[in-house]
Amino acid sequence: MKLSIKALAIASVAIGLMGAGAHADDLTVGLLVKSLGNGFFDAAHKGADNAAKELGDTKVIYTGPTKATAEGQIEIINSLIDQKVGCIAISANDPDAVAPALEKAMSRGIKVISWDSGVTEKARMLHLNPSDTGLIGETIIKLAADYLPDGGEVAILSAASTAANQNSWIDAAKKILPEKFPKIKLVDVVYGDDDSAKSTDVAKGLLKAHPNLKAIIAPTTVGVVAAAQVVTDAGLIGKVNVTGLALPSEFKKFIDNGASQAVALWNPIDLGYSATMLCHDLTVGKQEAKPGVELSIGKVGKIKLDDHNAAAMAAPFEFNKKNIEEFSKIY
Ligand code: RAM
Repeated sequence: MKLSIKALAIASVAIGLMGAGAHADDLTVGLLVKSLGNGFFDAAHKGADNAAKELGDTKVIYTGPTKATAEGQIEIINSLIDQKVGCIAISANDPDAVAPALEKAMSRGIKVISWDSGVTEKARMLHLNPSDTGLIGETIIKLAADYLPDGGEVAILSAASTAANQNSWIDAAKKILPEKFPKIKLVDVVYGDDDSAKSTDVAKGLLKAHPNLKAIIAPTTVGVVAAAQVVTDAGLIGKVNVTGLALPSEFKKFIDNGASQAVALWNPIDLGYSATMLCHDLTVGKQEAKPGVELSIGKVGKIKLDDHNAAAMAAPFEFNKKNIEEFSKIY
């Protein structure tokens, strides 16, 4: 078979691109989570493995520190750089502290995206939000307000004080409160660091400091379980409603026992799947992250990047007595 000069030139350009991009036969995605042992991230891991299976050429390294700290994540980023992964997909404990390590990764040709909890814009190529930030902020307040027709005091139990995702939701919630929920009074915001023991302590502290508290809003799957257990153990079911963002599989018992009326979340399996798909496509050069572009994410669909190369997935979904049983079997 004789190849024309033109065909040979095209073939060599293609080989060249492949070399400069990634080893499409052994592409590794480092899925770096806030901390290990968190059911939310275990579900995202499942989604990442599903994506890898579908792609065929991709390997997932699921990793994270034992405690949700930036220091732990920085160490892991450096180790992923040494391992020469193709892409790092991070849910960060601190948007700024991890940035230099991520920038170093990018300078070595590693693609970097953030998902769930973002990092400063220059330290990643795109950010994948689970849902619209304003909508999440409004949802977490509405979940409490729906069961407080006369209004009253509520407090927020968050994750790490440096977590960009929770902080943006809390900011959005504070913004919407006076206008849409004038009878709801936010009296405190405390941080449990996505650690069960610490979240339990701060939940107890809230009950002590605010005897008229009507609801604890925990926009973290770890904090919400701890708060509901504290309210249950304190015999305050019916007096203090616990709500926020919860994994149905972990939280069903607190809807069943009445410590909570309703919670919300999005599909964490889809989130991990989407982060992995995007990482893969950036690494092999199949898709590019640029403001305004629409990116496809396999069977999950499409997202559109905004001016900051960020995009949001689906609206939060509410779980209550009627549907939590069904969803508790999925995530
Ligand atoms: C915890 C983590 C995670 C957040 C969920 C809702 O598992 O803080 O980042 O998205 O809660």
